[in-house]
Amino acid sequence: MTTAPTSTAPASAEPPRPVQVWPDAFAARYRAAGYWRNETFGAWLRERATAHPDRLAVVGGSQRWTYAELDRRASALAAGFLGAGLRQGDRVLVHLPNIPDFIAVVMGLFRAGLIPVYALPAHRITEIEHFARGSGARAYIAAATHAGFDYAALALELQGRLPRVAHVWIAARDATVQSPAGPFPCLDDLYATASADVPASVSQGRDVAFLQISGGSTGLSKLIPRTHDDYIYTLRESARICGLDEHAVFLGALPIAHNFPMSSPGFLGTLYAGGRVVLCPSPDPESAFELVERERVTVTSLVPPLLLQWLDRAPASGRDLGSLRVIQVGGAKLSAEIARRVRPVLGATLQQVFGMAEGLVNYTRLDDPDALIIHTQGRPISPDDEILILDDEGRPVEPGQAGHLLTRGPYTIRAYHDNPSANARSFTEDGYYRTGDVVRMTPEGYLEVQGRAGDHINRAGEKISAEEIEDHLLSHPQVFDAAVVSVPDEYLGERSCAFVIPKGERPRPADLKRWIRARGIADFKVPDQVVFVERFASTAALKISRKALRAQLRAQLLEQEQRDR
Ligand code: OOB
Repeated sequence: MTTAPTSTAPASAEPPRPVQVWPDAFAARYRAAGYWRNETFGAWLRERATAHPDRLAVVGGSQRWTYAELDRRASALAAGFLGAGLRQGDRVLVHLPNIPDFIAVVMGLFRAGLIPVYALPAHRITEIEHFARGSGARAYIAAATHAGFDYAALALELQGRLPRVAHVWIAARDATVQSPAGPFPCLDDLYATASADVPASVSQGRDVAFLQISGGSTGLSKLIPRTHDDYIYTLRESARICGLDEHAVFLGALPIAHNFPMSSPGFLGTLYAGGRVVLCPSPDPESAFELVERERVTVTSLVPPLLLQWLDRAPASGRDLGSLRVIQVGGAKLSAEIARRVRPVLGATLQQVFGMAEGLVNYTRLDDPDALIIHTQGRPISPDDEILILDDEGRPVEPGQAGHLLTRGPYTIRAYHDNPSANARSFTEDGYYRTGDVVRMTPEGYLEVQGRAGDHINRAGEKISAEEIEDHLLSHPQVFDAAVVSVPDEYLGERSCAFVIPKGERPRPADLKRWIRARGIADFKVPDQVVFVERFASTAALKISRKALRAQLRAQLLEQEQRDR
């Protein structure tokens, strides 16, 4: 096990390289079963580009790239990144919205053996610095501006704080990003790099391909190392389960840096299957409907609140949505009530997807009976996904009862990157990942998500750690103590409520929200609601755990809301 670098380490100490290792017996089994085939991203993109060079691969903004064009751009970027001084195995923060450059960049990084670290467009300096430190990143790639935010300014700030991030590239000259790129070089300059000598791939299947970020159930987000072998297995199987082939047209409506629209089967699974990816720069239904009509989109992935918007706005949109075959919904629990409306309103088959960036993904199958599609969150991808459902004492529950979900398998990680304490909490000694989800299994072997055991808020599919936000609140001079809890919300699924004990004069809720925002974190993490209390009730025990306290406060709030109704 590697140890975390400390502040006393010499500045020249190299941060640890990401690895992901399964015990030999498991790795041998996964290879023998044909799950892991030593395929790599760089190599399969070249294979597709050779097999069907002129087929459209990526559509977004004013760009329409064929497979040959995408492959060429990936090679040019690979050559450009290495030419600038990056070395194989270096980590590169990718902070891009849904624009074609996103796909060229990650394919270029894969081809060069560089390791993308995915950030969501909503992340701000505090989170980006955390990812950069944790991964030891040497480069940062962003849009100049997007949705009114200046990423070039963030890049400057990042370099000020972390000189190790020596390289910055900006995607600038696309119609969706309009601002001078500041002092940084543009991706467009790299696309012209000579690349005839760049090999299709320099990686092995067992190498870490990228670092994904965790939802951060306790404290700050953790980094998730995924290998070529394990991730490409999920792409191949997800594409098969979702019925994707070369005729598939996938709409990326959610931020494609998220694991769901990235790989379940997402944009990567679509390209793996030889289909076409259409990128929607903003998630609003009108932009999406226009693209569905124009590009004859067949499949997309949505979170429940976005599905609700689609259902409400589709009938009067005046758009022809008849090409849609499959609407995938995941990231947060979908109610049966809403699930039932998908086919009548959108004319497509609903597919529920219950997955996690750490690995395990469950799908309802397209030909499942309605009862399973509407009421369950699906069953695992792989026959070798091992599922345990345990009670609080760690014993298997009776069949059909709810319990804690633990899992291990051919694409579920065995460890986070460089994080011994999180690893000790999140994995059992025999390698099971504790998902933190409470589920029950139906007689058919399908999972129904009942809720979370941990203290995070699942706000429209975005995961927020209560602890992380409490720490930000506690930094305010007029906050004595704070507890952040999730509250059921008709539209978002869950929203966040901060209970605050003021110190001295009570701050205004708006000031607290502004304070949190100014800490440089994603907007979705700012508490939706602030409730001031004089003290936190204590139980008979002198010291009540944060977990129990949050549960108590949540119950109080729900009671109050019932009374007010
Ligand atoms: C996906 O990945 P993450 O890493 O952002 O979040 C994982 C967590 C799960 O542990 C669960 O708590 C929740 O999100 N979740 C669901 C769900 N899908 C995810 N809860 C209820 N119903 C569902 N359908 O969110 C993710 C990754 C790959 C595919 C799909 C979703």
